Amino acid sequence: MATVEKLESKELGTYYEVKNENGVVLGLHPFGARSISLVVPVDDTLRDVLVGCKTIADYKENSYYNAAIGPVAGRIAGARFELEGTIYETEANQKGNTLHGGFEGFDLRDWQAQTFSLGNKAGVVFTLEDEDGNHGFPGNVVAKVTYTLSDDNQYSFKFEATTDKATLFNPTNHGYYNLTGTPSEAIDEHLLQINAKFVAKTNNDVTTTGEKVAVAGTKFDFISENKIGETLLDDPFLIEDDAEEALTLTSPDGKVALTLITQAPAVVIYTTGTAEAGTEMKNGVMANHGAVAIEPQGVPGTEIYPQFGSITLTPDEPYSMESTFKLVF
Ligand code: G6D
Repeated sequence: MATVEKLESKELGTYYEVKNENGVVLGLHPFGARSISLVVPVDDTLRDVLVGCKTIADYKENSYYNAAIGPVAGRIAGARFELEGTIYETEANQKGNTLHGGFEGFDLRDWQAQTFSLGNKAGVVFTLEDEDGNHGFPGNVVAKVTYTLSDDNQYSFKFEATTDKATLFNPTNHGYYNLTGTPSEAIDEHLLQINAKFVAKTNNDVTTTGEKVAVAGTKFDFISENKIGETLLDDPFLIEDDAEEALTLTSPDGKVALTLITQAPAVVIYTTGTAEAGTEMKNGVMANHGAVAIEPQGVPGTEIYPQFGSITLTPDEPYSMESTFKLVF
């Protein structure tokens, strides 16, 4: 029977742990509505496959780690967008663009927490009210992210939202993974398989161009399972419409695998590099290429490029997007 409990510690303050009947433990925190640990039993050890910080103070300095990202994940080019004839100016927090919601995105906000336990599942519902005009985004938005762990070893996050005025909404969970259990080991020997024949083309500042590029024969080609190797990624993979599973990440020893099923049309894959190397994380010092972020979401730039769909949230159509990782160990 999956259970959830509220805990306190000096390093983390108030946090939550969800445990299932197979020994999996999912740690969750209201600061940034983030997952802080995902521990699976492997042989006679416990392996935390989420790369994160030791303390809340560290998370404030490295706020994207495993956090809810929003209201718009990725970049809004030029820190402005047009919606229903009105131009909105958001915050240019990276190279003249708005990255991950601006200077105080969802990752830096304190969310309200409500635990739940239902049959073979348990978890926490985090809720945030984002006022009209906050950081340039229109609409009084009520956002929710529900984290769930089940007794059949499924870890999921579901984003929901309502607004009283048309706005943009394209959240994600910015989970950083290393299936060896420590970011001190590079992810190069991890195996990755992605059901995406195309990636969205990006500019040097990682904004999208509106075009898509076939992955065949390129560094993005993970249609067949492949080692990540030294490949550096920061790209939106366009998941095939008919794919039941978006991707599978497998540890070098083959003892742990995550398979992602998502309602999102894309998954941004970001591999850490020299910028993160040397950071003291909860389970080791980050190596160069020490983690891979898997971010299910709408394609960044969709507000400009309707060929990628829509990230407009309106009063008459609430938002709902669920992603589930099947844990195999
Ligand atoms: C870099 O471009 C990447 C982002 O996609 C990522 O989310 C961030 O680092 C952590 O800015």
